[in-house]
Amino acid sequence: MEAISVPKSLLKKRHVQALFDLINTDPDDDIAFDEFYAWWQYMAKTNFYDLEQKMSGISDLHFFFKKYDTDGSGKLERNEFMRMYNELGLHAVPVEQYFKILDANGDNGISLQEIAAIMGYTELAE
Ligand SMILES: [Ca+2]
Ligand SMILES: [Ca+2]
Repeated sequence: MEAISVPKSLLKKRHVQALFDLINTDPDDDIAFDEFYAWWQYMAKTNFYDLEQKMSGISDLHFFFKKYDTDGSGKLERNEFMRMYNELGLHAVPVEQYFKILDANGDNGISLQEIAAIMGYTELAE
């Protein structure tokens, strides 16, 4: 039986931070059991090598998310998303339409998990 080892690239500090924030759905808290459990369920459907493939994308997403979440709320509110939309030139889709697609739970803020789920980096909890 082949030993399971975590690929070294997943151990880079910025990658671990990105994963931590992806698992931690409440940015003001530590990772709670339910958050870890939900992520672990997701990992059961994928594996560490798929995660490694996605890691630089997750890390880049995390970087941009932190950059534009200027009030540190853990969500991109409309004004923050508008800035990202303009600076990254995402104009192929009208901003409001984009916002509504990304804001899966309709709480008027786009979470890291909501963007990550659209990009296939995680799944949203039921
Ligand atoms: Ca914010
Ligand atoms: Ca939301």
